Amino acid sequence: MKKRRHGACLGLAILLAMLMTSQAWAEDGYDLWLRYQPITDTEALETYRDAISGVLIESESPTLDIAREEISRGLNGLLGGNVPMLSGAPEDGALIIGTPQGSEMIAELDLEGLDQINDDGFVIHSTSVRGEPATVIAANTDQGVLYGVYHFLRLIQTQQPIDDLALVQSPRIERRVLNHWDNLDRTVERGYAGFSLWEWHKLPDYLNPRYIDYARANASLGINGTVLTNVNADATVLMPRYLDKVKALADLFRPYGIRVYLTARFSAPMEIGGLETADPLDPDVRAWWQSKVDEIYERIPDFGGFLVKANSEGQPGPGDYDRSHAEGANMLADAVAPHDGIIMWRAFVYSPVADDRHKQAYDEFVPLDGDFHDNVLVQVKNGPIDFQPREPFNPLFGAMPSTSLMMEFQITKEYLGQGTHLAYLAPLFKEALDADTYAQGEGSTVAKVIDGSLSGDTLTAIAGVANTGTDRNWTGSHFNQANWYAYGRLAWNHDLSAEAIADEWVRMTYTNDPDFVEPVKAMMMGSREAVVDYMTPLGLHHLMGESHHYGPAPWIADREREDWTNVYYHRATRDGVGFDRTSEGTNAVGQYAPPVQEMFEDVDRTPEKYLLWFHHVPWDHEVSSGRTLWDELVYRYNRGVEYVRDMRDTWASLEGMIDEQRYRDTEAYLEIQEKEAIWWRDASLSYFQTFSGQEIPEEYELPAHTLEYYQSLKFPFAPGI
Ligand code: BDP
Repeated sequence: MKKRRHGACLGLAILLAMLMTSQAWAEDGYDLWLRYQPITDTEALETYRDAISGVLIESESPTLDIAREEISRGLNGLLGGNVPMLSGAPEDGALIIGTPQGSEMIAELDLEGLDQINDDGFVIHSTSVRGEPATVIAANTDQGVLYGVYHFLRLIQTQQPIDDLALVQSPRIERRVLNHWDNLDRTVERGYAGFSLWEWHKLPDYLNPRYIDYARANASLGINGTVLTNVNADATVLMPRYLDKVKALADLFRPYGIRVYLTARFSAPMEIGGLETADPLDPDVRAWWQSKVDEIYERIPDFGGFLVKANSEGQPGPGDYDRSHAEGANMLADAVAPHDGIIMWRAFVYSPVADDRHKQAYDEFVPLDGDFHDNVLVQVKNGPIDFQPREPFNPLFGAMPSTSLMMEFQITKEYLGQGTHLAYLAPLFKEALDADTYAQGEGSTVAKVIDGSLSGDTLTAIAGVANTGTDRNWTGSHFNQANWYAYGRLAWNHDLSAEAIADEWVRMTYTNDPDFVEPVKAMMMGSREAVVDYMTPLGLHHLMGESHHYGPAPWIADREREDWTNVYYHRATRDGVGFDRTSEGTNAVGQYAPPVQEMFEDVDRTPEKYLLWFHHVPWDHEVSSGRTLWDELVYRYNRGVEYVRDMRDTWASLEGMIDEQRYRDTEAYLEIQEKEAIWWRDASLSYFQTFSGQEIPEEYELPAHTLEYYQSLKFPFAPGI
């Protein structure tokens, strides 16, 4: 096979320049996983340079122009320049990109797999075009082409072979959405990365270039929707002046395949419409929403629809008029239906009257199964309480076969160390997606519920509560970027393993050097479990500080609502600890399909990670390690702290392998994490000790302070509220 050869001198000069600068790059994390830094492994570099002689994209469109720009930027960065854009006949080693409709060359090929992929899918084949060896990235839409381009770049970024490709990919879930809990004043609820990216005051006239980088990052993962505003919604965003601003963002994001959605405040007809009611069955209310929706679509023809938090934590909703969630959702669904819009109606509801908050969403929503209109998705958090470090899967999954259910994950780590702690969330996401609901027999995983394969749903979606903000590195900490990345990759393909995703991310974000990749991956893989250990081991949950949710506070009691206390969740007494959710207790286990129910009902069969979620267990109960429950708690709290210490050691051993700034930032954050892990351990054990009445075994460190000290700590300015 004929291969193009670069002038030896030029190649040498480039290599030399790269070697000289490789340690000197100043990096601050802004470029995320799209750094496209020159490949430093000379052999790999030569192989790629030989394989790609230039890029041929035959047609133009806003999306293809982005594909062209990105592939050129990516390849020129990675391969150290000199990757020409070709036109006319293909040459040996050309990378040919497009759709059969836009490219005669691609149409001629009759490529395998094109008939199997959906609108967002793509194929990448090593083949020959008009007699010349070539690589082809093709799709049925320009959007699919763009996704293929990002995938191809990822292969090179992670140093995969590209000489024998036969890839056929389609996303499993149709709507892959970020939920921004961003307020119009630019504060971000549960945001730990600065202010909101949306500069409402300057929109629509000033378009911060950062919007484009946001869109690139999402498109590179296949994220195709963004809800711009907080679920605790402000009706102001629905006013014409704001809709013009929303339109400006929608216009920017469109060619990246990203649709814009908004949150709808249920009482908007009263607040900005001058009506006396927001009753979903009132004709004036319905007419108001219809004309509001028409007004939006006039500006934004591909507007995605609304996300709604109703009758939850004080938000208005149909319940204020004795109407059901279905009646509320359907009213909005009818308004957006003529424009092909959708409604994402949240199932995150709980009120002080329920005997067990775990049960409430199920109790309210399951009776409505079948009542929601076709363009409604019920958006369900992964667990039944609230994004805790660990929860069993939400029993709604599998329990509403006639309703489209979508997943809501939280990427921002409100309950997992917020801005600073290193906690890689892919294992948490996978645990939820892979959980078996047994709804239709064994193998009825949560993933199959939300990707529609279990009940044939055609409208499918997944949401992640975003962790982005104005911080230079976007997500507050460099390692928080991995959670945005992992969410996007799993939204595209939930079969990917957490480890494979970590591998990609580390290589793209830092380096392909295995001496760095392997230890960092290992560190990431156990990091979420470590948080569980030092915050809420063995199924404990909801022990965090009040309102800001920062730090430990298992002692919170006596609030106006029992379910806003922490003692409600752990139920520690002299006899034992844990929430009895078996048939003898609140019978939350009854909400799961029989095989799951039977497992959770039985203290000996309940996986230990959920032990105290479902059972109230005596302090001297023997667990599988042979330790008593108390000793096991002490052991696990300490194991969590030790893991963080190990992460610090690992990180210290990697000094000099990556750029200085990102190295130092993480070094400092790990130090914070160790301090806070110790704090969680010591405060929690000091508190639970008042019930167990037992000592901390000798081999462990003792708390440095008294329980009163931990209880006296206040954090009035903790971020994220
Ligand atoms: C809780 C957050 C709160 C959100 C709520 C929700 O603390 O800020 O508004 O979830 O999801 O976890 O609506």
